Amino acid sequence: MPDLKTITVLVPGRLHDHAVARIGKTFDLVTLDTADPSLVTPAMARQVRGLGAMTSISAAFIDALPNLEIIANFGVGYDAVDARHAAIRNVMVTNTPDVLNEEVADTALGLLINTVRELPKAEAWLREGRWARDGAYPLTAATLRGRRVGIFGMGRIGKAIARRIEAFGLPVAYHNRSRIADSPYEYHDSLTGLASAVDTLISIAPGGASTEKAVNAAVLEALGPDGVFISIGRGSTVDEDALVEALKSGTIRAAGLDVFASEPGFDQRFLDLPNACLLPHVGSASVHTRQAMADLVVDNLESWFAGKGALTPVPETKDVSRG
Ligand code: A2R
Repeated sequence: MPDLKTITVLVPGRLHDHAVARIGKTFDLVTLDTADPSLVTPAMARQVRGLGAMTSISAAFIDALPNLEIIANFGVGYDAVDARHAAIRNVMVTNTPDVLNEEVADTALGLLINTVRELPKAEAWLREGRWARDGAYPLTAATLRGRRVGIFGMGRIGKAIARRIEAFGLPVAYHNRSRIADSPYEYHDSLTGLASAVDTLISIAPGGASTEKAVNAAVLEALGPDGVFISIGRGSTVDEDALVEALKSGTIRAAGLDVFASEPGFDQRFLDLPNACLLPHVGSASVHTRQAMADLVVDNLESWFAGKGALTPVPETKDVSRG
């Protein structure tokens, strides 16, 4: 086993405390305020061989670190890391798949129920003393009963969501670029086709150019006036102007959003929409699951520098090898 203390791992920006502590214990840890190439000192450029990151990693930042071998990204979504450029530079990129599947799926179902059955508003009714003053909370116009659910992005998390939807007694259909051979769920080769076939659409597709604003005006129109849209993957998959308009005009009934196009900011117009149920990107945000993600970041670094390869390489860099 090589002496990992001789290997310098850089953490640019914020990272989960447990990951930082483990990196500091095992490796030579250096930190930077942000992943800005102009902040890289000559010593860092010489020494840094690994990154543990929860922030955007640009091609320029990768190029500023000529001895970089691996970028261990915190999160299953790695659209903020230029993985294609990393592959060209023979730099491994890892993410944190699977350990968050069930947590995100739980959150997706919670958000769906909150959106359809208005539970946050009903709780506010109780807290504001309106139950005694004004009577029972109004019956919800929407119900889960009789809904047909479409999943945009039937991958690891999508399948965990689908299992839960099935347990609720609702049919599931999906759209991916390619059909899953052994899937029990109905496949649609276009997102608009899926939206036309269902009244409840859950986006758990990854970010990036191929899904940019994929949930657009035509998709929302196809979802229809009883339509419910749930966004739990990446905000970039949604045309937010079209969504605001669809919620305002009644093109769809309601939306539940955990992710936004420009986090931690978000389009303030959503706040004025009573049919939008809003969360601050908490899909995987439990102590338990974030710790598991932090562990997988560091496990990847340790495995790589022990010469055993990356545990969870992203597809773009699966062929990258040391040296
Ligand atoms: O398209 P396929 O056959 O590669 O299926 C993937 C699908 N997908 C897409 N579907 C339609 N159009 C696209 N342009 C497109 N790009 C990808 O999304 C696959 O079934 C699914 C992603 O699944 P996984 O790679 O297993 O990701 P996981 O772990 O379920 O996480 C999904 C996303 C992350 O990327 C984060 O952004 C977020 O959840 O937390």
